[in-house]
Amino acid sequence: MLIPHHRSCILVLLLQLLDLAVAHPPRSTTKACTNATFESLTLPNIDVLSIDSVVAQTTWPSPSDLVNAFPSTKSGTVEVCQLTITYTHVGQNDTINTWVWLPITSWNGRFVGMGGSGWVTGTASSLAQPVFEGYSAASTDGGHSASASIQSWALKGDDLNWSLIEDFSSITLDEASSFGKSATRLFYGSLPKYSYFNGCSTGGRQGHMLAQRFPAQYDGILAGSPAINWDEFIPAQYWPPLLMQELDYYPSSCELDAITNFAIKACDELDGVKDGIVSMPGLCYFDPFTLVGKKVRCTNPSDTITLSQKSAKFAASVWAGPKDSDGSSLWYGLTHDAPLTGLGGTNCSSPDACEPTPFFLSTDWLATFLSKNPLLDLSTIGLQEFRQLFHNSVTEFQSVIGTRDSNLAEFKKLGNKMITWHGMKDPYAFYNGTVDYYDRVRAFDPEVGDYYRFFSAPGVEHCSGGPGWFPGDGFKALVDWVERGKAPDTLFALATPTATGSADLPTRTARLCPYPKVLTYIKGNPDKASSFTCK
Ligand SMILES: *[C@@H]1O[C@H](CO)[C@@H](O)[C@H](O)[C@H]1NC(C)=O
Ligand SMILES: *[C@@H]1O[C@H](CO)[C@@H](O)[C@H](O)[C@H]1NC(C)=O
Ligand SMILES: *[C@@H]1O[C@H](CO)[C@@H](O)[C@H](O)[C@H]1NC(C)=O
Ligand SMILES: *[C@@H]1O[C@H](CO)[C@@H](O)[C@H](O)[C@H]1NC(C)=O
Ligand SMILES: *[C@@H]1O[C@H](CO)[C@@H](O)[C@H](O)[C@H]1NC(C)=O
Ligand SMILES: [Ca+2]
Repeated sequence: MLIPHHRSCILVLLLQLLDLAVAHPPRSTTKACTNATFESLTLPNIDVLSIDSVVAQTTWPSPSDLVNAFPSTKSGTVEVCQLTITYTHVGQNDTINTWVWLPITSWNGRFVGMGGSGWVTGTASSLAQPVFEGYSAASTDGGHSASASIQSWALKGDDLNWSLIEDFSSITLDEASSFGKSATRLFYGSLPKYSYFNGCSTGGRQGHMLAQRFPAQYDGILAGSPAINWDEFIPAQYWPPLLMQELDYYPSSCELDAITNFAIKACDELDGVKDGIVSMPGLCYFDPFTLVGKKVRCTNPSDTITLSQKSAKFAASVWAGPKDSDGSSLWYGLTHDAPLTGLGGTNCSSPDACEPTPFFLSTDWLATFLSKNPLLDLSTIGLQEFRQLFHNSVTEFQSVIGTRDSNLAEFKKLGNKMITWHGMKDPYAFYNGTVDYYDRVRAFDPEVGDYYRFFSAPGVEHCSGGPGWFPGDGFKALVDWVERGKAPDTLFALATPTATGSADLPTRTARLCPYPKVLTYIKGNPDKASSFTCK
């Protein structure tokens, strides 16, 4: 999902000092960056429409390009061979643009595929950081432009354009990987010694899709805050605005933030440290009905609000997650410390005149994908229709984009490795969805830790942000695992110190624990990693 990057996280990335030179890079004889060098590029069942290569001076990317958090150690300008491969799947009339960037000097012998966010399959600009670090790199538009409206590609009249949906969900990820590696070989004279995938959110889903369906493509996959279980969690994102409508309750963000802050206050110390972070969400049973009658002072719009039965009902239901008509759970709720304003956002002209501003992925999904009507007025959808759409989502889309296959046997057999992490304060992609998936993989294969590890990041929001520990070293840990056989027992992470404000440098350290272990405070300075252990 497209969430603005947190300043401190960029600092975190800058602080990471990497030592990623392959000891003996493949002997390379770099070819000319011309169309002719790449003219043999093709894949089964596709028609290459054009191949365009240009030499470009690439400057260090702007922070807005850092969604995928590729660790950066360098800045300045590098000379890059930039390739755009435009192709179509025979008989489908789709048009896919795939970008491969090849550093002209100092290739480190490695290749990386870069993931996207939200509806964006990938971007060319995300390749700037990897080429700075010496990687050859690829990404793809997946058959639709990043700025295209959903209905312009997902629908064809009243029907879904399944070719383009499959392109986005899975197919083009495999192809971009193959093209990237082949172009690398044509340019440097040898295939990459190691191939990696790096993505967060939709990129995290893509990493899991590759491990599940194209397990041979990557030696290592870093898949942060993964948007897996898509067919379930995306409709579940509409639960908060639906509740507002059912309760006729449209709170301001100030009111919602107040509820979240009360919950954090109540549960903060259950993990042994008062630091504004709820590290053990399983211990938090905060009852929002204890808040009824409490007054909250708000500005913009300015008012004193009294928390009501409806406030409590709303919070309790968002934390519990959507329910089916028999009361059974459809999906997880948000953790208590996740901002309620992400999925439960409103726009207020005065304190009692607020409109819901539902999250774009959920409204696109319900209207365009499930109802095939982008103009559908979602305020006409009630509980019963919502439940029906939820079920339709699972039946129609689970096999296409669910990305929830727990059988990673082939990935394991090939010796490949995957690291995922998820912020426990995530306001968009329910943290417990990743717990759910990892539990299912563990049930399928108790040896999962040999090739796939999941690290919980307390207090971190979606891919970045929040007061918690951000694992900026994830990619380095993955490389160490793949190339040196050094499995990550913990994941080094940084947060802002407890005693100071969020504007400070993130110098608070922790070693995040592989699930099901939990980061547990022992004693001493809570800003120091040594004061915690994994239990
Ligand atoms: C390379 O191919 C592209 C796409 O066909 C074309 O636009 C471009 O002019 C070609 N470059 C050269 C130097 O011929
Ligand atoms: C194929 O795609 C092109 C370009 O997007 C479009 O102009 C044309 O109408 C399409 N043809 C069919 C049969 O859909
Ligand atoms: C899907 O979209 C492509 C690109 O716009 C179009 O050419 C093609 O005809 C569509 N396919 C179907 C089956 O609607
Ligand atoms: C969410 O996952 C955590 C494990 O990290 C667990 O303690 C908690 O009970 C789960 N919550 C739900 C609602 O499943
Ligand atoms: C909030 O509502 C106002 C007035 O209706 C509108 O002009 C504005 O665009 C809305 N802002 C958002 C973020 O929806
Ligand atoms: Ca705490």
